[in-house]
Amino acid sequence: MEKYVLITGATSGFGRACAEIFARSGWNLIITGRRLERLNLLSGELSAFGIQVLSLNFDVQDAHAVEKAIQNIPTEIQNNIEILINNAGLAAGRDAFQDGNFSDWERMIDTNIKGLLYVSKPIIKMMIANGKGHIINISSIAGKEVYPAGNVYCASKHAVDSISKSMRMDLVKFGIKVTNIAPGAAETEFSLVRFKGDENLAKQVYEGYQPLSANDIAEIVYYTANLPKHVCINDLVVTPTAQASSTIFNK
Ligand code: NDP
Ligand code: 8X3
Repeated sequence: MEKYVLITGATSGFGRACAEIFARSGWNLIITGRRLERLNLLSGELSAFGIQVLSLNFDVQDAHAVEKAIQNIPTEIQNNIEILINNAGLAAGRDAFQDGNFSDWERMIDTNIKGLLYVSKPIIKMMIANGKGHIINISSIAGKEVYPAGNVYCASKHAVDSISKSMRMDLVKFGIKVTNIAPGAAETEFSLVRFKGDENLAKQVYEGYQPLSANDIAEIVYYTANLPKHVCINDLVVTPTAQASSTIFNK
């Protein structure tokens, strides 16, 4: 099987779980992330499934680095990229708007919105040339509603939600699918990153109920990616059973 799936942010959480599930099923992989050591380790682990793994080490915020890395993908692989999972992303801080800081806001906008755009454009061009493709954007429940002190993170995920809708309109004539997945609370490194390494604050997010796991989301991503050619899941909100909205939990 020649087909490749490109996963941004494969060094942790959803991205890593997606990489494993696709590898187990025989898909070749292009995995990306900033943490080179983790990428290398993961690449070795995934190769054990007998698949091809190409690691690309770049920061999605850096347009030039993204362009260079994607241009350097060997042509025979470019011709076989069937799925792009736009997963790399983060929240930085959880401050009321009036207390927020520009560097957190810029990091979220540059990663969650601009990074997704930088990766998507060249890959979509390849998919159009290949005559097929599927973009899976990892948005969030924060892209469907807002919550106190969620301000810029919520805005960035609302942008992903809108970009998914408009990509679908622009790409329908090429037979390219676009799926927007909006998870609720999932226990990954997400909260540790959001709270800048504060393990206690991160742990509190998942206390008193069973959150989603990275694997729960990976299985859903895999399901959406393996439907018949004429079937496309456009938009999916997935929460733990104990979560009814961004702020309402059964704890
Ligand atoms: P993790 O922190 O576990 O994983 C985030 C991944 O994104 C890492 O692999 C990280 O890799 C990568 N990443 C972050 N910033 C950059 C960057 N600038 N350039 C390249 N890669 C980057 O979190 P999750 O798995 O939970 O998050 C994945 C996605 O899911 C994010 O978009 C997040 O917003 C979204 N999400 C998460 C939810 C949750 O509750 N966990 C719920 C809803 C959506 P590295 O650090 O090596 O670069
Ligand atoms: C992550 C989920 O509710 O913390 O996107 O914003 S939430």
